[in-house]
Amino acid sequence: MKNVTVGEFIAESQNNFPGSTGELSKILSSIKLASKIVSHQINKAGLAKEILGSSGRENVQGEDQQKLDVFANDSFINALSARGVICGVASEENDSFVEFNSTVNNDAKYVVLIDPLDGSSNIDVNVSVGSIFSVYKRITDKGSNVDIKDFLQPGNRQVASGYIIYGSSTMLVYTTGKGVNGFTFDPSIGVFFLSHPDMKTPNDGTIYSVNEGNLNYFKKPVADYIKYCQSSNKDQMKTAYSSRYIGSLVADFHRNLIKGGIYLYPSTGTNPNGKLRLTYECAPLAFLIEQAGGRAISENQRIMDIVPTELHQRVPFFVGSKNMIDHLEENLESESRSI
Ligand code: AHM
Ligand code: MG
Repeated sequence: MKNVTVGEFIAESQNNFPGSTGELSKILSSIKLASKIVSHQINKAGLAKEILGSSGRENVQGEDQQKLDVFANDSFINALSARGVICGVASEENDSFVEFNSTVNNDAKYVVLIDPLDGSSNIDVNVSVGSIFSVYKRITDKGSNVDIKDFLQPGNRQVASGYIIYGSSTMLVYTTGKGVNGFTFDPSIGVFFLSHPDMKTPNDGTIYSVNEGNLNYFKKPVADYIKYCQSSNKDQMKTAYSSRYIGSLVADFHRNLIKGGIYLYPSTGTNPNGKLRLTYECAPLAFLIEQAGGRAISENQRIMDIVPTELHQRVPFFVGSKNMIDHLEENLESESRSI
């Protein structure tokens, strides 16, 4: 098979969009560059002690910022601003969106939302982490100042989304709404090659991923579904599902995408809206899973249809294989009918 690089793939895909100006291609290429820089730094983490651990600062959500959170945030924002193809970026690590002020950036038609380093508390123990991104067309006019409403769009308006997983190898997985493709990084030559063309997730799976330490706080339909995952039934030829939870969203999502499974972050006692953020964690992964044939819902709605009201808004998040989400959704709906 011909070795296709991500650069070649992006250029070829652009031809499928007549009249394309190449701006989206440049955004993807900036993300590719930043991910190489971040990947390189993460791979050194055990050796270079000065990049491990806390930065001593907290983000707007009161979470401890790791030094690598700050490094990854700067790397993505710098790479994205340098090419003049977006007018602003919103990030998990910044209280508000960042506006790029140059004339060329003001004239750009896209905004990007990122979680620059998801699961960063796992870095100190050498466990996979990831970056997540989402691209929208701005609502405000080109040439004007970018506004919060450009960032608070429902996921169904995404132009592209994807993630980078820094695992046993580094991979970039993304969609522009025409299927999902995965690229694996060859560090010896610094290039991503197409390794997983047209990714599809199985309709059924036997993996459930959830922080079971919170089980006592889950609402009944979710707790019942987890009991179902754990149960076996000879007559229905069902054996118990396997529990797999890394605690790194991108890594849990990536495994389930390939093998089939369900990931759940429901509301809990301490987090009534769950923990995960709608705009730069849930919506981009929802776009990807739908493009791969799966589903993503909150307690009573498709994730892609939720209109965000705040940048760092949290939502209960359930994502994965179609039939598994259908089953959970039946539980949720029958509970709400009985109230
Ligand atoms: P982060 O964005 O601050 O890194 O937090 C998000 C992470 C996800 O990667 C992961 O799925 C989740 O938090 C784990 O939460 P918990 O430790 O409550 O299970
Ligand atoms: Mg995160």
